[in-house]
Amino acid sequence: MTSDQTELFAALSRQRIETPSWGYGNSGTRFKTFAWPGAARTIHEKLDDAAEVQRLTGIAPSVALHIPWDEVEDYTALRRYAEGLGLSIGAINPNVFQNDRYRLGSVTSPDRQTREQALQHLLHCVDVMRQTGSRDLSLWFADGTNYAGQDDLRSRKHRMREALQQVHGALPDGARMLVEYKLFEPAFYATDLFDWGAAYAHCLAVGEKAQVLVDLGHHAPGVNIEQIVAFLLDEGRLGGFHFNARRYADDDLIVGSSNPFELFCIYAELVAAERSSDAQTRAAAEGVAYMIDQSHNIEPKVEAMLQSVLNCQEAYAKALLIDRDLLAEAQAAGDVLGAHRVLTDAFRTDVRPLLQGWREERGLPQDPIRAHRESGHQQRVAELRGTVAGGGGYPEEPVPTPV
Ligand code: LRH
Ligand code: MN
Ligand code: MN
Repeated sequence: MTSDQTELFAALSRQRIETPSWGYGNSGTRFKTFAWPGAARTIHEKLDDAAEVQRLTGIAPSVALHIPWDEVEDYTALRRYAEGLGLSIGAINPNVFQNDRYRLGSVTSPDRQTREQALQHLLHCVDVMRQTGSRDLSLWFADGTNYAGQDDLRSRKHRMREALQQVHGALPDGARMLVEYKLFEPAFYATDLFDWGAAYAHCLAVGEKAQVLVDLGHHAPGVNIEQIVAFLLDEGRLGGFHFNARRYADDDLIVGSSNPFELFCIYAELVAAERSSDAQTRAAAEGVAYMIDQSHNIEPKVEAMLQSVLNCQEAYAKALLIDRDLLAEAQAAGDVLGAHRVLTDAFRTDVRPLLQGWREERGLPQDPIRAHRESGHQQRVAELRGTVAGGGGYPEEPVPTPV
């Protein structure tokens, strides 16, 4: 093996993609939720499926929880269960959007008691982090307004700031809060955390443990996400990703399925930061949490997750192949299309043989999807769990988990 290939393989072995518990259960749109045979019904079954994804890919060893969808009485037991499967508990995602009280918002509600209830839930999630050994609290708020004049926009900003400050103050050492923004939905007039700039401003104000989370599905069409990534990385405030793809508004399609070049360009920025001569930039890149945020409505759940992880792996492998010296030369010479070509040459490379070689070396199946299809996992879980509506990704009511 050449030293280039050794380096490439080492980088591929360091790659990590976190999968979300909610991607393993049934989910749907407001029109219909289709029940998938064997879809995971409980957090334990979701972890079992995540272990299958890790077994076949080798790069997905952690699972994000959504509370209270995944609420259990004993989180240390849950942590042990995950560890027994070779997994760890990843980001904790509080849910401050599925309660009747939150009609006018959670932490930005005009009602003090509602704000207090939301804050208590966020603090409960910080406690869950302690018990599960999780590093990251992923914060997304459905808060916003539907009509001009409905509420005072600056007051809502102040309420958001106050809540973020309180949560920041409660975080243990080494923990972080990842502040996620979204252009719209469910609010349609104004969303309180509407873009990366708003999230960034709050993060700067509340402290070092606050970082911005970029969900690929949360931007207006045409927004250059890789530029946001480059900017935040350079400022040391890129906390992580929620990977997915979207065509119109929602954000639950398989990452890289409709936007492979965008995904590649995002990884290109991350690889550039990983290889930066500046130690701070390298540290910023190392801290990034790569998480999938998808709910699979009509797809087989485990296979969809495998495909998602593999799409990220391909994008990363291609980004690793970019000839950085040639790129720098073309950029310095003002060679517009020459520089672009360096990038597209890497993007057009078929990295599947390279990845097969890497898998072979790691004792992983060369084609994880085929291995999954041949493993009988789907048939086994279908028999064991049956075909049960609900109990999945976006349950209307919190699903009690049998312990
Ligand atoms: C909101 C969101 C957020 C939630 C998840 C289920 O659209 O991206 O991250 O927690 O979906
Ligand atoms: Mn998200
Ligand atoms: Mn989303």
